[in-house]
Amino acid sequence: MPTPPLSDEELLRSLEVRNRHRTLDDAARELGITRSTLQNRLLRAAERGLDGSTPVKIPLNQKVKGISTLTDVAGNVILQWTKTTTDEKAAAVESAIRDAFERYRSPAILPAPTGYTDESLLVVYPVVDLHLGLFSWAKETGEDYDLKIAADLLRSSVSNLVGRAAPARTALILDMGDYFHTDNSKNQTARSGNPLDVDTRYGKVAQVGVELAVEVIELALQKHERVEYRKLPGNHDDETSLMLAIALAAWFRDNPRVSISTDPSRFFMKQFGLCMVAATHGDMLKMGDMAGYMAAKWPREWGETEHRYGYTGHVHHDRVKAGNGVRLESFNTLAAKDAWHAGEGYMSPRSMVSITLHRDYGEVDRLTACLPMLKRAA
Ligand SMILES: [Mn+2]
Repeated sequence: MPTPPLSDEELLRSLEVRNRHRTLDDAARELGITRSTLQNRLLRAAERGLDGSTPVKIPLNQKVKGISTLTDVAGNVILQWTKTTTDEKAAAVESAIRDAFERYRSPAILPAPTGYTDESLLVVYPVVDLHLGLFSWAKETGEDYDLKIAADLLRSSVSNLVGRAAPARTALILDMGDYFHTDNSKNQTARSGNPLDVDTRYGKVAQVGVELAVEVIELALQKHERVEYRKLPGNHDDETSLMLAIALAAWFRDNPRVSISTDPSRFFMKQFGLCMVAATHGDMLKMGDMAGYMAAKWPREWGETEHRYGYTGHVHHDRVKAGNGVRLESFNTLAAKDAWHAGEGYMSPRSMVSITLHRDYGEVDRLTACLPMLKRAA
């Protein structure tokens, strides 16, 4: 139980006794308290201005350490200094408040782009195997990679691509899986239990991941009138994927320009005019089986379209395979390799692309943000 603060009366009595004695010790003895308790009471009295002095305004993060008084021979106060020191507790509270507000983002809805947007175009931004929370040590793997580096890379890639992309009315941000490196604090792959090289705690990665996805969507909103977002699960983030989508759906629920899919399945499909875009992470259904799957699963859209695309991630490098009525491809990633993959000798350029589809003509342009370019701009 904290002791209640002393009343003004009690402090005034301490002052009065102090003034009748030559020394602090004598005054303390009469009051039946210790010398330091008396000193403390005199400080409190000075703070409240009870000693006749003007109360000194003490800044929030400071506390009174002592008072020096200069008196004349008659005992009149000529000058008084209030000495303060940093109040660690108050300073900690102040910095916690600052931190909390630093994370605060305005819920204001971004204004729609004022320029012309083309409803015959769709820009797809595939976010492929970012592996947020992967730790890679340059001495071991050739490239440093951690939570901050990964977040900075995605942010700068998306901002670069959005800046250069065609002014399509609709943007599709398609997360192809393994956005997160780990799915929990066990730091192992779910299926094989292989140990994972991780940077920092799962909870922190999850928090950064949500905020980063919000930023990516807001970047796209600067150019495109509508943004659709889909998070596909990968083999590193089976469970966390859906939680991310649910968090984003809550975040943007009042924004009519954003639509977040909370579909928990491992497959994505969107028809856009004569285009059909399907996607899956690629760890379970292999690229080679995708054409048949698309025709069997979505026969109506298959029949109504002429330009069909099957996108996959997982392998961290780009491949294209056209045939059976679909252009299938996998993508490079922005992520560095972990120690195991570096040891296996995997090499591939690191980049992110945006793809523009025309509702009648299919893919009409593609832009690349590659690592050397991003590093130079940073
Ligand atoms: Mn994967």
